[in-house]
Amino acid sequence: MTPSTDTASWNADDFRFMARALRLAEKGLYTTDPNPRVGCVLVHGNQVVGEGWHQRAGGPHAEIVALRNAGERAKGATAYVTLEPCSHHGRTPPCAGRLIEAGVARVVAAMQDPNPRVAGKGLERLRQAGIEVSRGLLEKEAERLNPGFIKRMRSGLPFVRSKLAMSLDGRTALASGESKWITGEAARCDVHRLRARSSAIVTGIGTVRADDPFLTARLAEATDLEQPARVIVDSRLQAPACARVFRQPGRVLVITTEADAGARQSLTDAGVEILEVEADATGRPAVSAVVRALGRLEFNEVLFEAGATLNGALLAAGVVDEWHVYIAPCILGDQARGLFHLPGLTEMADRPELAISDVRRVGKDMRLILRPSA
Ligand code: AOF
Ligand code: ZN
Repeated sequence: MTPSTDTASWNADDFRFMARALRLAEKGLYTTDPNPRVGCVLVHGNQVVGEGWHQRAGGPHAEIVALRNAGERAKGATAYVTLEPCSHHGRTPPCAGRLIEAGVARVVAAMQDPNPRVAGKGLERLRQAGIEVSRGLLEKEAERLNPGFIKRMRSGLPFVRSKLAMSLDGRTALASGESKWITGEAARCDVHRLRARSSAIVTGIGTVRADDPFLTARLAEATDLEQPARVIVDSRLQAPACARVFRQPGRVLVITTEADAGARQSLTDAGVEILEVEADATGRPAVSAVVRALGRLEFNEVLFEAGATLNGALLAAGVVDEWHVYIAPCILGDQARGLFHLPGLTEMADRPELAISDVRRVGKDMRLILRPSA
């Protein structure tokens, strides 16, 4: 079923055109949810005759946009696609059939579609129609476009990031709870990009009460973005209905262990969706259950922006794929608050360890990206 990877057959032009398809796919970074970001380039006689990218779920797939763009010139062309063309009827008809009808001679796919409804069947169908097919060109780069879609298709779970901002001495807030503006403008802008590409931004009731955040994505460079859903983890439904998170456009959810209908009413009246999940030993929503619930909602990438309690639980449960830590070169002192509440940690041997995957300077601050250590 799975066609082989044949690296030997790719030349410099193949790499160049696939790189272009990847750049096109990236244009859908903030808009394709819950679908993947996909780009397609059609080339005939070394000339680009059509190109396209997937913009919105329900809209045409990248291949269809490129075929429309190419018209008759698609006949005999090579299609470079960042994801295997689909073979199923979803919100739109199968692209593999459309590529065959258009008379495309060769298809190069960067990666197989992890969607079980496709999973190799698209390439197989093309191959059976006599089209020359290869897969695996710039595969790692293609995978990087869609970490959430890929993880959700394979496991039902979203790709989870948690963003933290701390002082040089590892503190997030003064003992009073005051925490605003530790990091500078460039770091905040970076976070808005992270928010914008996420399906949901998740925080805890403590942060809602302390900071009354908006949790919206505000990006000058992307005016057409879908606002990510805002999700509040609130065990006992203490969030006031007048909180700012509830009053922004877009979807808002509260995840709770509280079943009391009366307690729910003022939130549902304010248009908030309520999800009940199982409790952990402390009586709070179990973070693994929270993450599973976010996957069921078809969220691909979720971003936690939470305080020490929720981050401690996330760390202990091992459910975070990427920690984004911003370090501001200021000092808050040893009376200030730390990043993680980890009451059970008493032995050095039990300390959680992470692996650094990226370090860079963002404006006046530094950013670390960390992953679970293998
Ligand atoms: C996309 N864009 O460019 C490609 C996709 O519900 P549908 O019809 O939009 O189908 C979505 C599925 O189609 C998606 O999960 C993925 O498996 C496949 N390919 N999807 O949204 C595209 N090529
Ligand atoms: Zn398709």
